[in-house]
Amino acid sequence: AERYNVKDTEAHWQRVWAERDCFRATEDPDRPKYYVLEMFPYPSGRIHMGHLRNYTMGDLVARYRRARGFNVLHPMGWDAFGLPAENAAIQRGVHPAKWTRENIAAMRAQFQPMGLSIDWSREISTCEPDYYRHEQKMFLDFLKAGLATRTEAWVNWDPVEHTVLANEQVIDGKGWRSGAPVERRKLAQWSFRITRYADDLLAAIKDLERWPDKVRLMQTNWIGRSEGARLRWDIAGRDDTLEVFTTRPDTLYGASFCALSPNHPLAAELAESSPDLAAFIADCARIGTSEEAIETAEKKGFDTGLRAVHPFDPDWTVPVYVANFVLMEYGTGAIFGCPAHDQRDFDFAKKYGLPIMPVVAPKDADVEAFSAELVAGDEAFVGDGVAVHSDFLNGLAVTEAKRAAIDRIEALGKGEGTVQFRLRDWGVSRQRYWGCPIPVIHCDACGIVLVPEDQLPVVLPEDVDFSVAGNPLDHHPTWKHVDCPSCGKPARRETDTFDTFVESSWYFARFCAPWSETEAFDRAAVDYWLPVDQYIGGVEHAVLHLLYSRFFTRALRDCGYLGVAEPFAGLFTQGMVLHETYKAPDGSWVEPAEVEIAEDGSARRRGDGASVTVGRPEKMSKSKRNTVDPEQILDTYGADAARLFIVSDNPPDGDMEWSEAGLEGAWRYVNRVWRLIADPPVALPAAGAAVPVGDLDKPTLTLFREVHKTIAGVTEDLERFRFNTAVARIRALTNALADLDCDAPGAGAVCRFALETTVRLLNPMVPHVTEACWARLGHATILAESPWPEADPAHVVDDTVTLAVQVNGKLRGNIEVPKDCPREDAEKAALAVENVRAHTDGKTIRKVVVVPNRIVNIVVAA
Ligand code: ANZ
Ligand code: ZN
Repeated sequence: AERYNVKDTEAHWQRVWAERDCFRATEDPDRPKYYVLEMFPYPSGRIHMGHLRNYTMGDLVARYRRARGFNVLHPMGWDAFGLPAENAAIQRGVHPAKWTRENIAAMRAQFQPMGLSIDWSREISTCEPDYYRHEQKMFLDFLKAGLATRTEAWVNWDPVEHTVLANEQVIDGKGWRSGAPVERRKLAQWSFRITRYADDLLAAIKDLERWPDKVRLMQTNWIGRSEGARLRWDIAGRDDTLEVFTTRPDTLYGASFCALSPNHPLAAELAESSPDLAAFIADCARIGTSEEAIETAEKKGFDTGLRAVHPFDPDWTVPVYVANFVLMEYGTGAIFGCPAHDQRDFDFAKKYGLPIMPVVAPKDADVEAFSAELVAGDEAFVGDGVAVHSDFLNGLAVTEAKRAAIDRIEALGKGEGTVQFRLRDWGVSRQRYWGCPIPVIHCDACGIVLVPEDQLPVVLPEDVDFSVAGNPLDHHPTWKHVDCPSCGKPARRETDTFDTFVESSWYFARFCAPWSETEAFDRAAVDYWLPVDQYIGGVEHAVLHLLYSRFFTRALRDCGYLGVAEPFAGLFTQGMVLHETYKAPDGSWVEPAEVEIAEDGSARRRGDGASVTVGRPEKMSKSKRNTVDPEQILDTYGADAARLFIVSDNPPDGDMEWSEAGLEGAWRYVNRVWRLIADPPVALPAAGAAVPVGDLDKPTLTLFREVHKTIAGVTEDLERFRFNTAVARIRALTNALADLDCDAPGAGAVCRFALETTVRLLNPMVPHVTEACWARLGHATILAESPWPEADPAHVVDDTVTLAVQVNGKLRGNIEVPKDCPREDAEKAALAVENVRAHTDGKTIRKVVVVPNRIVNIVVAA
């Protein structure tokens, strides 16, 4: 048979789709809508395997839904602001705009041969003024609505990148990109009031039924709702009080110290007259403000000499420390410590010789023995139990004791029950050039003045100088100097730009009608398309992008931009792409492309034949040099083989191991399908001929029914993201074709039906070869515009079933009967089974129980 020409075929069909404009989203009123979106790429310059996997899956979903009769929106854009562009400018002297635009062009060209069903007419790039101008308007609206504010805040300062980092961007106390230890600094920052929606963002998680549980859990923990109390301690010899937040007011009788954050105002005040304390605070500032950084640092305290008075007992005082593990941004920035029931406090107490007083014991425990053991050991007791050594709380379970303690605190006027969230407002100011300018002006006379809407967009100047360290906007000769829109006197533009997570918080809505110049969104279009029905991306965005977008959508709704609260109705998080790692004898990494397998089966380096040690599969990364270049794969094997391997290897939410062998297997199957159609095992009747079902012999009928079952199974699989099992079913059908008796009546018609179905079901995965097959089968239509096949339910269910036959509950045989046959028939068939007769003969049959289509149980008397 003729060889399958991948290159020409794939290019041909891509041209046909483009010419027919197949993937332009339409809003046909007779069809339901389906918005499928993959997280848009950062234009780094080259696509990687993660992209290939992500967009293959999204494309499969888009093509499947289109065939199912939906109006499908499947757009593409570029998350184009961000640091790498600026770094390229600093390191290589290319302008960030040029670098970014060239990368976009290069990546668009690299995506092209993948055969993605994208509506390119909606392409957006976030670094262009026609995009970010709308973001500036949103910001002004958020400010007016109190959803954006300017606050002095302790921030994470990256000393290498000269910028503030969000807590999420600090990993192990270090900047996520620079790797430099982050410092604490106090700065005026623009921030978004995500905390306003804390309750709602949390409560709505339960309705995100088509989101992975792990992401829902991560968001729940991130928002971190804690019930507890705010509680004011008097300070001996001073008029002011010390307010703490606690989730365990039931442990108050076990309190042995109070502790302040190093950033607490009281700590600052005391430091003025104590150089030692000032030095201690300076020392603490060297770890970041993130919880993670603070959690991992060694716990240290400084005794201020002050004493706090116990709220329940005026004669009882405890020392007040400044401690490095107390965060200023959580609760009140101060705590009371109960060493017996909190591990951090326990360690702290051991270190500084503070008393450990157990006040909760397991129910029914010997209190004195339990207490003695706890004090002598090295672990706090954080379990459930009842209050002991606690005056009026004694005997109450933890929940009741909390309640009773809060009641007492409130009655004493020393505090109140409260709910505390871990979530903090989202600081969005970045001291960087390549971002969206924040549209405000600083005037010495008027303070902060908003840029009037008719002066938007505030365009980033392109003539900037990267040879000086710091923010180029700040030292630009003219850009920041403007007249105050309010008083007309000389004033300065804000030189901070937005965190790039702001652009990705609303791009999905912009795709609904990206051509609108004056408005961010065409209201009818966003009302029609949102929410995104299926969002696909990496789980690494579980709390950042995905939470910001949920906030942003609510904020936009409250400012009248759109009508939904949730941006993404369905979320799918795909796994990573792994590859084996290879090491040369000198310990250096060897790239997969340099490795060949010698005749003795050992791995060798191409060229010098050095032996290579094969390591376990790991996430593809530049540092381990185990990456594979998608461009080369598309070039060698074509898009279909790559796409097929991607979806057939593993469940899509799991990691997949990329291998040459796997790819070759997919390649062979693509060719096999082509050959089957080009050279079918039996002469096929003309397209459209009906299958003479009544004339089929048993094996041919079985094959015919197998085709219907495959349609039903694959459809169900695709609905549930089980791409790999869908492929397995189709391959099983291909194999079943080999058993076709070509001389049987109707064989040609059944064969055509099987082949046509195979290519239709495979189309979302391997769109090019299937189009070629479809044409070859004599169709003038194209699959990209054809409906999904439908299974005939009558042929999907089996017409016979196997029933187990039991005698007194013991399996004695099986019978095959027509599905749903009358009870009497099943009973008669069961009693006729030889082995059953052996166990019933000569005995009295008490009764026969028939569970339709499952079991016949015969009860006999002994
Ligand atoms: C006394 C106590 C006794 C506490 C006990 C715990 C166990 P979550 O669940 O995260 O809300 N805490 C309060 N504010 C803090 C801050 N700014 N920095 C560090 N720790 C802080 O944790 C609440 C608990 O963390 C609070 O309850 C407080 O310690 C501490 F047996 O108060 B607890
Ligand atoms: Zn002014």
